Amino acid sequence: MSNHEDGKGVSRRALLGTTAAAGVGLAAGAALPIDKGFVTTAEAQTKGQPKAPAARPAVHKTEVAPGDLDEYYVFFSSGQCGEMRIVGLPSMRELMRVPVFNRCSATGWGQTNESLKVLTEGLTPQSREFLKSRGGTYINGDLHHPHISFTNGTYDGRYAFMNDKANTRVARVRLDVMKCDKIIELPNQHTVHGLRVQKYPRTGYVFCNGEDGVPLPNDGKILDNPKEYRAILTAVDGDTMQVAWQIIVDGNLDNVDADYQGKYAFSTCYNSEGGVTLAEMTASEQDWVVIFDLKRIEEAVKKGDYKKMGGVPVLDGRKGSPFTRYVPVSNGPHGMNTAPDGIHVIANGKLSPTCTVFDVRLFDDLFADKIKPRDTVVAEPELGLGPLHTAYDGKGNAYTTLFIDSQICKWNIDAARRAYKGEKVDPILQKLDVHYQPGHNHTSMGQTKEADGKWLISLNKFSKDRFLNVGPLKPENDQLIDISGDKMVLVHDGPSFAEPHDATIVHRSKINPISIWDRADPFFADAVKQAKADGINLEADSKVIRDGNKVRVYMTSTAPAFGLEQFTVKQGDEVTVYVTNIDAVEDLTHGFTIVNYGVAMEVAPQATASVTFTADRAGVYWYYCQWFCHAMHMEMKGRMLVEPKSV
Ligand code: K7E
Ligand code: CUA
Repeated sequence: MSNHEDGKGVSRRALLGTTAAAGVGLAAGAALPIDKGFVTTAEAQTKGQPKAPAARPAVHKTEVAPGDLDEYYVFFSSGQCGEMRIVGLPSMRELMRVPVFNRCSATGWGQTNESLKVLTEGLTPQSREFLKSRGGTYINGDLHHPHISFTNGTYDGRYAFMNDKANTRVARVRLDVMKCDKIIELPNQHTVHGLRVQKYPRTGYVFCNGEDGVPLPNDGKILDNPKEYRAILTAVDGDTMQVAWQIIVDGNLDNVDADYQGKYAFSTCYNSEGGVTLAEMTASEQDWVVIFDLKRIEEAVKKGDYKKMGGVPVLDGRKGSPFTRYVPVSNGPHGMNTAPDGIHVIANGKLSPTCTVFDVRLFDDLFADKIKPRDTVVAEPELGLGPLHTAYDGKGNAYTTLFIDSQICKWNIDAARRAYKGEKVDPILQKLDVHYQPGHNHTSMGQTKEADGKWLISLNKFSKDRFLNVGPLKPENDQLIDISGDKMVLVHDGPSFAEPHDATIVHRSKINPISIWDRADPFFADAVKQAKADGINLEADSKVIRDGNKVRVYMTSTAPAFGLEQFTVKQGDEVTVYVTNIDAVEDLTHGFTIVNYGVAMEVAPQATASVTFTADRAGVYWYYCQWFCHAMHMEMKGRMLVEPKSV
């Protein structure tokens, strides 16, 4: 055992070997004795394969030595790829991709019945109709902002919420299994851009900024009359994934955040002009930040003081409404970021070189009309060109991305407040070049009360010359910056594919995923229900049930065999295949692919997955396990025999 020691006690590899070996007897023992020389991949890790050298001490702070684990999870968006990605920090290694709004060839997301339910059940009736002839659901998405659920001002590890700018949807990913379990399309609204969650007392609301204005209802009766276009903020109930309420605003909503008191949400707005062309949208010198009074809105909803549209309560929060206040800021503000001190909120200037700092403690007076909107502003430092987003270290400093200058500007909030009052003090502490054109940036735990001031990542839109040239389409560059000292130090370049706008850095202690599915999981409850109706025990039975021209094929999978080596259907049958992975070995995932039928799905340990298709091609079609599970993985296959309609 001594070669497993790495100076930190028993290595993970040794531990993994123990649990895996224990599971092997159960998984593969009967089908394939180990003494024949075949072992599962899990077993091979401890027996036949070379062992990794004992971890050597990391030579650099960012290095995570082989076999060691990262300290943080980073939940990355993927922009127009439509998935959520999980990256380890500080190694910046990509750990997983979680399909959400996209299609995934590996997992069958968008093809399995379980994923199609998630992708279709939350569509509006209008979209359901529209998508009927388009496969039943959207096949693209533009995922900008993943945010983790909160309890009492910090992450609680339950969910990640995220938006789809392209098709006005909001999704939820369960962090225990890292699968998307709910997607809803927001009615009335047109695009959802900014998304953030309620931090206190808990999530609670998921705030979704409607960016574009359209007529209400958008049914073609009003077309080229922009005065009748409305933008909307939606509050989704994060527990039920239903729209709690919507509120109409003036201007296009960009980014949003919430306070640590549970009283307010606030959004940056551009296009206060209500224009529809670039020139019109940027004509005036000023736009605004709109602040939402959650209590007043909730009371109005409770009293029935709203209009019902698209099945949800819609309030009017345009100028003069009791629900909102509009604070003028320079033209085209973008990021909206609440500081971990629970006091400061920053709107990033974008078209203006400044950031506008609000003190949330003044919002009560603003809504009581005791002060003017601009009286809530306590600082407005000039930082550089193109401020887009700001992150925090929990020590009173802010880090703002300067898109045009390609820099991160570190500055002190208190110094900025003093300078705003006229004191001769420069709040800027350092400017660091990044490569190139940063959008969002993020600090470790920096969007919670527990900001720890260790790491900053800058999500740069352009990488240009930083990586090997891969052609005209270049990766982006997510750079890791050490902020634990007085100076920011750039320590790592990380290429990423289109287009991680945003990321949330979460300490690993907050996230506790399981490794083997619970057979009672609601994710495949429909399959369990159908099996029960058919008198099938999913964990034991492999059987074909014919029900008119509907055929349900049930099979288990355990390395390296499916429960059925063949099944026969008739051409034209509607076939549903349910595969249950009865292996209970960590990491022992199977797959199910039918050749030339366009069918493929992942079946993780103790999960059931199902897929429905019409057997409209006669002939012999091999199905195989497409997830490498065993030394005889290649042999894990069977045949679907499709009898022709007429011979
Ligand atoms: Cu600034 Cu969509 Cu968050 Cu991109 S948004 S940068
Ligand atoms: Cu089962 Cu490969």
